[in-house]
Amino acid sequence: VDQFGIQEALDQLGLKEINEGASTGSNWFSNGKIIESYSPATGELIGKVKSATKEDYETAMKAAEEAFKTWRLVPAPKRGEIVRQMGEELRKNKEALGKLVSYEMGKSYQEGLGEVQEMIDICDFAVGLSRQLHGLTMHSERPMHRMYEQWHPFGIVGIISAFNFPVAVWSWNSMIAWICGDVCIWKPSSKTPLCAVACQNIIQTVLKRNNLPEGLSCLVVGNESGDLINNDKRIPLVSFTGSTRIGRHVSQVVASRFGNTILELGGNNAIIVSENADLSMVLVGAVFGAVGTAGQRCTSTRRLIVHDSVYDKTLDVLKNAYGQLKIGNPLDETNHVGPLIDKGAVQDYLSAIEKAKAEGGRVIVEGGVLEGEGYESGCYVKPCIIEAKNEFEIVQHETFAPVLYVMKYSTIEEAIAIQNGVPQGLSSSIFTNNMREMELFLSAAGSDCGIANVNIGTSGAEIGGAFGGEKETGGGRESGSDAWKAYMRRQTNTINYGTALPLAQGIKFDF
Ligand code: UN1
Repeated sequence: VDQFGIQEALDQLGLKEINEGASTGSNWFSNGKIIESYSPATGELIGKVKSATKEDYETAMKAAEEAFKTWRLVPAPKRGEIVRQMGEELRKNKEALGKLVSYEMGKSYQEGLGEVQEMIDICDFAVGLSRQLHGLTMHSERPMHRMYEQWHPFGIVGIISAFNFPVAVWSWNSMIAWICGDVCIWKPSSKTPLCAVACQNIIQTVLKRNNLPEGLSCLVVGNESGDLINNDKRIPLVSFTGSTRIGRHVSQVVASRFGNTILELGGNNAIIVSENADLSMVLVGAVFGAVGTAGQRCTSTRRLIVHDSVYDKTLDVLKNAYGQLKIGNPLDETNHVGPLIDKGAVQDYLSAIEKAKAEGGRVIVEGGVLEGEGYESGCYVKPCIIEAKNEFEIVQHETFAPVLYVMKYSTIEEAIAIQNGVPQGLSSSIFTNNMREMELFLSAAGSDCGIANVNIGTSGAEIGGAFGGEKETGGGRESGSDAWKAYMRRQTNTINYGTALPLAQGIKFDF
């Protein structure tokens, strides 16, 4: 029985024939080892995808190089028109793709739909941006000279994405890269290869319809391609989303060949709950932040820093909310929390809890692995809350699971110091109705994160802002604002329209 219409969604997304592990022929390259994709929701085998061999990778790169030669000369607003059509195609496939995201990755169907909505939104954003890739003009110090800057496409952008946002994070990169005149080669997470093939099918429909080269969008599945991308001098920009551990490696390899990187690595995001907070708002922000996507967002709330005067009350409210959480199949919309991505993630979750206890953590809401009907995949865990100290080694680490550490503070300065007292710097938030606290939190002496929110949780950032963080989060920015500049090279141009050739800085060089 196909209670949630999975088969229909797979058919719509053109994923039927790949169940045998064959290629669909739409410019993704696959003659290598078979990767099997299992649903963490049910444990079922969804499909098999062949990974790219070294030769496949070469074929993809040749196609990308060729495609770039034509694409870079297409006017940017015309490139925007193509991305507009991609957005239309995504609108048509929103339900099917959202369902696949939910089924293959394990986030709730609603969040799967939300992820596709982010893709649609970034398309719209990119279309507008395609007429706004502005450079500055400057005044030259020399007469009859004009000086300005322009932005040119880089070339081939390598995108290495993670399982937790299997489609949206790729689109933040690719849609912006495309309007900038770049072409893309995508290495998706090997945990969510079908989501990648589905996106590839959607994009190729648009490219074919417009007689554009397939090499604009290349897909290489399998971890071998990751290091090929990192080491490849033909790829001037690598955008990597994933763990700090792997990100450090990517950063070093790409830097050693003077390539550019955009790094979106781990977060260790905290909410400060002030004595001036509206606790009913904290409830929604903190619980969604900590248990949404089963704690597998880079922006998930990992730490709650609570003023001692409202500490007990806050814990009571949280305990009550956690008691009402429904954990189960993410496609069933009555459930709040779905599974972790795989059994490895379950082990990491269990070991984090053990470590926290060993360091002296006190369990507020008990965790554990769920068993029995509906939990056959072995990937369902109970969101838990542990009272901890910020200095605990485990608290300093990002564990990609619904484990929330709570701790007390007494002054706002102390709260900010705790919030900043971790190696990561992605997202942060304060709940307060006190404007002095709020402004201090947002000031140069406040949060050191790339994202700092007031009366909003740490997760669920909108695409219009630049997304990313500092310190071990890697410093990259993607998505909105002027993040597009990272996908282009800047050229400063000085034009002399006079008949003399005066040198800059007044230097005389006469013959
Ligand atoms: C991520 O977790 O990798 O802010 C990205 C959010 C989402 C993006 C998260 N818009 O939660």
